[in-house]
Amino acid sequence: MKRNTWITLIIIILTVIGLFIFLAFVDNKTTNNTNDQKNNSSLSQDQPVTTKNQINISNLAFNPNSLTIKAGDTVVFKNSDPVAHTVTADNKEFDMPVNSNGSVSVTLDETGTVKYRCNNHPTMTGIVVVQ
Ligand SMILES: [Cu+2]
Repeated sequence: MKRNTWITLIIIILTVIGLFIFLAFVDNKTTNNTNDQKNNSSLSQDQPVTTKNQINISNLAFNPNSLTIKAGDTVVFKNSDPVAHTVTADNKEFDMPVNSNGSVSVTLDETGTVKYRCNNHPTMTGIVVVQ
């Protein structure tokens, strides 16, 4: 073979090897991105769970008025009203004042229905069902 033919052949071989390395690199990068997306989506799935057990207090009412949780879950009461309220269990299990724009939380470990009210406003009542 002529010298030019050898050089051309070597260039082709090097190009093919380079292409394989490039493709392997791109493929690896794509796989990593997919893993990142999986991790992100599992994170975003976890996040709503932590804010799920929230009861908003607004317009002199607990919203939702009835909430079902699992034993051991924490319920957060957020007061969006311009006045102070209390979150007081009928069975005296908890009695928490909650200021305007403040929040309080309680962890309920025992299954059953917990009735609660606001001491300042007799019409404000709600229940938490612990399963
Ligand atoms: Cu109140």
